[in-house]
Amino acid sequence: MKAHYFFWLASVFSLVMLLHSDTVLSQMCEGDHSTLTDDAWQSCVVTVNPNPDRSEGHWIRYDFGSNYQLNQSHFWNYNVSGETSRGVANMIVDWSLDGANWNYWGDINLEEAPGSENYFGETGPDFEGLVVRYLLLSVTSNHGGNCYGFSEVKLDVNSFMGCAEDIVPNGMIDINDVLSLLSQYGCLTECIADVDGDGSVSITDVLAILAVFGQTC
Ligand SMILES: [Ca+2]
Ligand SMILES: [Ca+2]
Repeated sequence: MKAHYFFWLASVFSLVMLLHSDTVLSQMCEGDHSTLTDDAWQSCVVTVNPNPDRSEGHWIRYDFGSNYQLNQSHFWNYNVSGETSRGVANMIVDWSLDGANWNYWGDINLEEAPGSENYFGETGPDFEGLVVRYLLLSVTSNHGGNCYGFSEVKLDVNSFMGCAEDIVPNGMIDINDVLSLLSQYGCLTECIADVDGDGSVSITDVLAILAVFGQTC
């Protein structure tokens, strides 16, 4: 079942999420956005990027706590009156399942906010079901200010439970799952590729994954 999740950018390193039934809520920005500094994220000091492929800079990393399928996004740029030039012009989107291995998704460009209460943000990209646990937004340019930031992002997501055979989570049993299993063949403890749950990775796991190859889960 599709649910709507609202994420409020609270700091560079962490994401404040309040659990309420199956929905993650925080600021719950439904439309127009405030001009308060406290309702926005900004970075004025460059720090080491979690993705070694990126240089030091201004970035924010989200840890959703488990895997989710990301869909349509909506962004509100930095909307503090007189400081809207700090708003993001371009940022790189990287995603990860483990927080260590990052994949480039694409770039996002945002318009400068008006710095007024009557600001409804702009439609961001549709991630089309991309399965992630971590999302990393690295700012490459702003609209001219000496700090970098934006106010808020809203993401429509689906809970993603997956299945044991979906070792490289994407909702499908494909060649990447088979290759991951083969790379762990012979594993005896804490084996991610132990799809039949007998404690090790052996021929029975290979047969189990081939039996559902090409299927979704
Ligand atoms: Ca898979
Ligand atoms: Ca096994």
